[in-house]
Amino acid sequence: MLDLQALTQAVGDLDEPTVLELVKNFMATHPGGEEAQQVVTACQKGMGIVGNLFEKNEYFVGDLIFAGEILTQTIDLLRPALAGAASQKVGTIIIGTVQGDLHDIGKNIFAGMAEAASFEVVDLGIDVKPEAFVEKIKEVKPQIVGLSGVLTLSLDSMRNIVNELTNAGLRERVKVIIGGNPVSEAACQQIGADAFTTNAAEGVKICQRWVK
Ligand code: B12
Repeated sequence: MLDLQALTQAVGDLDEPTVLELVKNFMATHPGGEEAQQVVTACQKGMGIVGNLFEKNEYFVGDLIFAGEILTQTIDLLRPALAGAASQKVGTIIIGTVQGDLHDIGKNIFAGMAEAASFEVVDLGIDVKPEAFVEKIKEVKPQIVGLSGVLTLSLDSMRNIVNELTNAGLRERVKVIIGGNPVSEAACQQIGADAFTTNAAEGVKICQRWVK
């Protein structure tokens, strides 16, 4: 197993060569999905360091972009380990990053893991308006709707989306899970979602329980 603390620090330091070398060496050991998920969590902590340094004005928007690129490459390397054996679809999830929010790294990780767990995933992308969710739910009839957002303001968008689902008479037909850094038990209740998580692997487990 690779040194997870060293990986977290390397992500926080934006040390791209070290991050990629650590992850390539890790993948050469043919790791299992659980181990790969621990590596994702270590990277997520590293992104937390990046965010803190951004708040302290030690990093700038260009550094956030670079951090995003490093993490995207890392997830691409990890994908074979995160993916499970292909099997029959167990359910459908519509997912999107909510209106006003352009962050998609966490959404993409969750979408990838859900696909690996044999869910059909319909990804609406970023900055997704409530109407777009409503239209796609009518068309695809998923069991689950996943809302992703990293900005604090995204919690308002999530609430708007759940309200629109209620207005369209769709709320009782789907389970709603919210994910991303600012979600919490309190936010989940205010938004009217069924579950929340800041961990993609846990999110997949919740969805699996719902379709059993
Ligand atoms: C990378 C980054 C960017 C990149 C995003 C690139 C991309 N393609 O996503 C770019 C440069 C575009 C960016 C832009 C901005 N950013 Co930014 N960004 C970040 C940073 C450093 C990392 C985010 C990230 O990818 N984290 C890692 C992922 C893996 O974590 P995650 O998203 O939480 O996802 C995990 C779980 O939550 C879960 N999950 C996520 N979604 C879902 C959904 C479901 C359904 C489920 C089940 C689970 C799940 O699974 C994932 C894996 O476990 C954060 C700092 C931080 N601590 O998060 C700031 C941060 C989010 N950004 C911030 C800001 C301020 C901005 C800008 C306003 C900066 C600016 N001045 O322009 C813009 C906003 C643009 C917009 N309208 O969205 C602030 C937000 C402050 C706030 N409280 O609202 C943060 C917190 C930095 C900070 N500390 O100030 N950013």
